[in-house]
Amino acid sequence: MSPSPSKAGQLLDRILSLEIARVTERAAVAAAKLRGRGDEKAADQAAVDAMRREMNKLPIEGVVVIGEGERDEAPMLFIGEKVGGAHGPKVDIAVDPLEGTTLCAKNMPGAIATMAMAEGGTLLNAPDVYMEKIAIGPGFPKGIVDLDASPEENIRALAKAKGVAPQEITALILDRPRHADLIAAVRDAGAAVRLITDGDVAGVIHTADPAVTGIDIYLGIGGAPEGVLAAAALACIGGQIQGRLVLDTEEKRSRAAKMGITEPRRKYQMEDMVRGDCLFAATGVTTGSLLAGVRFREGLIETETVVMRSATGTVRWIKAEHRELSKFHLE
Ligand code: VTB
Repeated sequence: MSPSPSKAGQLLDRILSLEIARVTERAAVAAAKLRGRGDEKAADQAAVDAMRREMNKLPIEGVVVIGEGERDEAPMLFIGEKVGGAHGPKVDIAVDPLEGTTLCAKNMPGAIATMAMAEGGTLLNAPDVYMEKIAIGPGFPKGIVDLDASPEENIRALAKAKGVAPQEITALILDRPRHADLIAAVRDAGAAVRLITDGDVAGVIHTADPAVTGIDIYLGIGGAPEGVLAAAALACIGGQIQGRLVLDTEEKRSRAAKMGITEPRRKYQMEDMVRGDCLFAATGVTTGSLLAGVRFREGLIETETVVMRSATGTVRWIKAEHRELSKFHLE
């Protein structure tokens, strides 16, 4: 008996949840070969090439909606590029083959290779601009924090909902001069701040498990592509994220308009950024608090990957030992 279309879809979805790990593993290993070389571009390019090669083996009709750049720049994995071996479900793809290029180039903690896959037409097509973001983990009433509330209001509301004093709350923020006022306001509200130099996809994911990570809320301005990837992760594991594109020039507004964004100041909820079922995967490049980095051993490469699936909320941690090293094309 042949499976019904929905069952077939689910089956494929389950198969893809392993296949997606292969894609981020390949990208992570390629980038890891160039850890600590001070060459961000080379590490990023290696991750892009490896990710693209592997993605084109997937049984999907994919289109990159969050990618390495816009079509006229003609990079690989550009926005609008078709990927996959065709003859499969139509899916939207978001990639950040090396999230934290600087972390990788400096061999600092927290670089990852990451991507998300969702039903065709369901991921926000965001240009590569900044995005204001706020995110918290699961278990809170919807809307208790809001992009349009002040940092003080958000910290107080979150503390109240958690049943703790603001002093028990820790906010994660990218360490940038643009965040000086935000950091001061969060501290004035009584909360602690943890600063990161890069890597806010993992940063947002940290809010999902405050008991382990010590992070209750993510605040600040980072990349829009990273915002959509983080929204995909939270759509799987629960939590809330809001984002607003920073379209502060005519040029950016017109780029966004070409992608169908007609309301430049729109506040996106998680459900606006990821409107259907999705898969999210990340593999560690350098060891960080989310994932262990790639380890090169004699005749063996070890990777650690997390794969999340929104349909079921399942989170898989995949520690892999790779023995057939030719698949990494490292020579
Ligand atoms: C942001 C953040 C990323 O780069 O995009 C940041 O979302 C870029 O911000 O996680 P700056 O222009 O201030 O550097 C990352 O940190 C990854 O590189």
